[in-house]
Amino acid sequence: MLKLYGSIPSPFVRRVRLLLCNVTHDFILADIYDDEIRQQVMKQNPSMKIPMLIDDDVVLYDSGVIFRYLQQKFNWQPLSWAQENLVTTINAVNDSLVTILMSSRSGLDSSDRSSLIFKLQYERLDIGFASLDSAIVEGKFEGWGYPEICLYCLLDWAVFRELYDISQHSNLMQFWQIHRQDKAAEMTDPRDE
Ligand SMILES: N[C@@H](CCC(=O)N[C@@H](CS)C(=O)NCC(=O)O)C(=O)O
Repeated sequence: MLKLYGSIPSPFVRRVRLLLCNVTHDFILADIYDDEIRQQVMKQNPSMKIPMLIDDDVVLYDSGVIFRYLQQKFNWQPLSWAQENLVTTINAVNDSLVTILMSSRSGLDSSDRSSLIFKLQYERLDIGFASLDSAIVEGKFEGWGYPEICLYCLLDWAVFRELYDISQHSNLMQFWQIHRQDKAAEMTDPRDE
């Protein structure tokens, strides 16, 4: 049986939960910021990040690697190079929002755009979100495959954590409003934790 380790709020873990919504698996709650969990579970995972997937003797970490493993195991459609770039953009934007959140939680003034670290993150958010918004208009996010799942998890997490005002991008806003009504999205909603 597949075993997925992760927390409910993590947008990266949620991607894998959505991928596995029709696949029998165990979901094991693992708060990566809990000292005991860090010592036990992460003995197998030197990246010290969730999600982590275990399939018998195979241990995998990083949502993108987990997707590729599941794609091969279940013979799902592989991503095109254009889709790989969309997912890379989503990952970069998501990582920037994590940096901003962690900085705020560490007592830093993450709204200070004059400091290099935050200037870089806000620049990436502006460019990245605008490019994802255009990609929707160009029909690059249709259906419900891995790129759409990653985009939805990013947008819903940004809204949930109040990290970015997605309403400035009408196509992203519409995409989020449509998919938040999906059954699988509702069942993995971090607000119900
Ligand atoms: N590239 C990784 C990113 C995963 C990630 O950043 N996970 C966060 C939780 S949302 C984490 O485990 N953070 C722990 C840390 O940074 O120490 C992936 O796609 O799985």
